[in-house]
Amino acid sequence: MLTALASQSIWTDQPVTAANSWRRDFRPASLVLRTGETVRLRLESPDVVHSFALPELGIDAVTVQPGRPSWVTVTAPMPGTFVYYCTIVCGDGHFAMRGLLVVTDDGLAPGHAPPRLVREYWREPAPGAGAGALERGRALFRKSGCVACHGEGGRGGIRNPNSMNATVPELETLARRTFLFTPADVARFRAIVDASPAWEALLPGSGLPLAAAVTRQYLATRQVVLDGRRSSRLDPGGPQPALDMPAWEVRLDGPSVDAILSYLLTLDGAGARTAPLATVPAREGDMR
Ligand code: HEC
Ligand SMILES: [Cu+2]
Repeated sequence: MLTALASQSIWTDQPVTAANSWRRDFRPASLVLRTGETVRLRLESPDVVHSFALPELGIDAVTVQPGRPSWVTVTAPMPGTFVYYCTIVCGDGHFAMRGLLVVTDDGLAPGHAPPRLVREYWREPAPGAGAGALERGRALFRKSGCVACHGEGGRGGIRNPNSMNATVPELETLARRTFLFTPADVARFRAIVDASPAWEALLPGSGLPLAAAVTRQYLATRQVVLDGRRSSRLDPGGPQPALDMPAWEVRLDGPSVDAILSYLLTLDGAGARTAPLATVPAREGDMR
């Protein structure tokens, strides 16, 4: 049995009682199956509507109504680690609401610990009133949940089965992709954007290289954040990728989006870093 809990943003395999709801000490479910094994999973919700999807094993979204159990049949085809998702925005922590199904030849838990999925970004403090754009942007990137899909520091690598690159795009090279190639260019651009809502008019006279291209690219990126974007399928016959870019227009105002983008633009040092991405160590808490 798996119980979906919006308040904790987890799927748990523990019984939910008044006492442990109060203590908020649920253990995220760790499902371990033997290769070839088939189980029927009972899905429950004591709070709001959730939805269970396990795209890598061909299980499309199954709605889980509060107080009314749903069932899914899961067959473990091969050893590996498979991610299941909630696909209905169910609370502040929704974007972290994923769990792991581990399949091993003997059906025993693997010797190594599976990666931890839940990172309680939504409980992090909101940026203080006096915070600058950069600090606000960093805090909002985490607190809003961008970090749950785009990874710590925008480093990406979060699995999104059957999407174009199989992972959610990284955002740490956003500066280069915005035609800002040096830290000085980033700093100049940020100073203008942070200083005035009329920055679009100010940029051409600022001496920033490629100002028109930078403006176009920045506005396009900003629009993706506000409007969201559905992930395209790599294999048209395969499952819809579980993670789409949500539309943030209803949750974040324009200045907040600018603050987040400001922060993201500072991440890659605009080409200053030469180490290939693969050498960046995986952090605990990132889901690969
Ligand atoms: C539920 C997962 C999820 C969350 C949460 C999320 N994103 Fe995304 N984001 C995606 C996916 C998936 C894409 C790629 C969509 C596509 O295929 O076009 C994307 C694309 C983007 C892009 C365009 C990247 C590019 O290379 O063109 C930007 C910028 C972006 N996200 C910023 C953000 C910001 C800022 C936040 C937080 C306010 C955020 N995202 C939260 C999943 C997410
Ligand atoms: Cu959810």
